[in-house]
Amino acid sequence: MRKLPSFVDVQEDVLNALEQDKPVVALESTIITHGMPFPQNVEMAMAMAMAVEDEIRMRGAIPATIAVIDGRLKIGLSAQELDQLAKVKDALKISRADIAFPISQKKTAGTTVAATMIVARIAGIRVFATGGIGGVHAGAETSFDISADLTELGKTDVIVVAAGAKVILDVPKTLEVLETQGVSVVGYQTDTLPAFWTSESYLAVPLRLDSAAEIADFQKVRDELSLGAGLIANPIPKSDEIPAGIINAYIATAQSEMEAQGIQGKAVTPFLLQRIFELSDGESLKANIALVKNNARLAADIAVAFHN
Ligand code: PSU
Ligand code: MN
Repeated sequence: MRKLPSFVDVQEDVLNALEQDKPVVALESTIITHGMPFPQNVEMAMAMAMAVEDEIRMRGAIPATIAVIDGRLKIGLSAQELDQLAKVKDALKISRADIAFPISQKKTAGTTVAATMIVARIAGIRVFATGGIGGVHAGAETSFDISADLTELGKTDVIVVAAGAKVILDVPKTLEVLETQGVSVVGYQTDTLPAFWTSESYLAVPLRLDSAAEIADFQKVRDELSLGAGLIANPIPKSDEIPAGIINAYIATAQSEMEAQGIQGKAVTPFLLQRIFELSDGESLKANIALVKNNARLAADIAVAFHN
């Protein structure tokens, strides 16, 4: 294992797994600090994080949730640290541009997909599970709001398993930017791009693979060609999905409120998720938790296959 900076703490199980070259799956923490409304987030985030970590362990891999707590960059959190993170009201949300800030300023932050990928890569973790990636926001042609997750996917060597891009985004434009960035977008057992809370969409997925072993083989070829990693789009299980007709109405309402209130920048994604949570009476969060668990299972299978 490579030498890590002095401000990094690697949890013991994670350190052992990395030293023995055993499968590890990284997890992000913005979903804990900014993905759920306070104060429901404390209990929900804890329950979700524990359930997600269990799914990964049951599949033979070690989970490593990544976050910054009081200036320490954590790779793997204890139950106590997870609880602490969920309870911090003013945690920062960090991406590539600002990951160094909470470390140098001794603050606490949730890592986005982009920041989590950066940390996973320095630790040698190849697979990462999340809910949905950030992308091109609706109206980006005037706001220029395009998540740094997309450029990170284009250059950082970590396989990201997600339920497609959140439909609060402009998904066709998101797919275009992913292609421009050279990100392979692979549908897992699906021909259409999963739409986060809904398992299918009207958009064709660029590539399709049907097993964790095939995904590992595909990645090994990309490695030989030094092409970086990519996005594995894993549909939410049918039994947990919210039909497009229902969720789309909530999204439209949340988006028009966002415009009316002039919400911009980093606040956009948390605002939309919070409003959709309220409008759906909590159903969006239930589906969100189900899809994160589903992604954790596939990510663990890929991590295990990768080591075979
Ligand atoms: N998916 C969720 N909830 C979230 C996010 C994704 O279900 O809170 C977070 C991820 O951390 C992602 C971030 O990286 O939103 C994107 O934020 P932005 O659009 O500001 O780049
Ligand atoms: Mn943004």
